[in-house]
Amino acid sequence: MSQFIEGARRALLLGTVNPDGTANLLEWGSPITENPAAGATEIWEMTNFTDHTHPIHVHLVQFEVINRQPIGGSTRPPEDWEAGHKDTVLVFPMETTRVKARFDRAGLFVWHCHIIDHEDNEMMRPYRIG
Ligand SMILES: [Cu+2]
Repeated sequence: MSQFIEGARRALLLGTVNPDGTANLLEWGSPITENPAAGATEIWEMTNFTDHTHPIHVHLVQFEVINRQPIGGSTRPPEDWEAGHKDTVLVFPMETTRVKARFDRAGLFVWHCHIIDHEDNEMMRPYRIG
């Protein structure tokens, strides 16, 4: 599952990555694109094409930070202070951040940037477990 973050004229948006690596910008009301099975473990790749760091929060799930990879660069391990289970991760500019989550609770939830001005301007997406 590949997500990404891209700047747009109107707002910073979340979305998905097209097969050719380009952006597929999505708004709050766009159809759900993240739909893990209940009980599934998935690695989510979040690529940030903006020049801001975004603290991305995935509701109702705990995850581990696996690694980070600058676009076109090599992976590096999580920061020392990122060990253990988390529900929010810093996604740095021009990098892919990978997290591993077990989606154990079926239902409709959201994932979003935790900067208020961003989440209030469509930098929030629904996702469904099960
Ligand atoms: Cu943000």
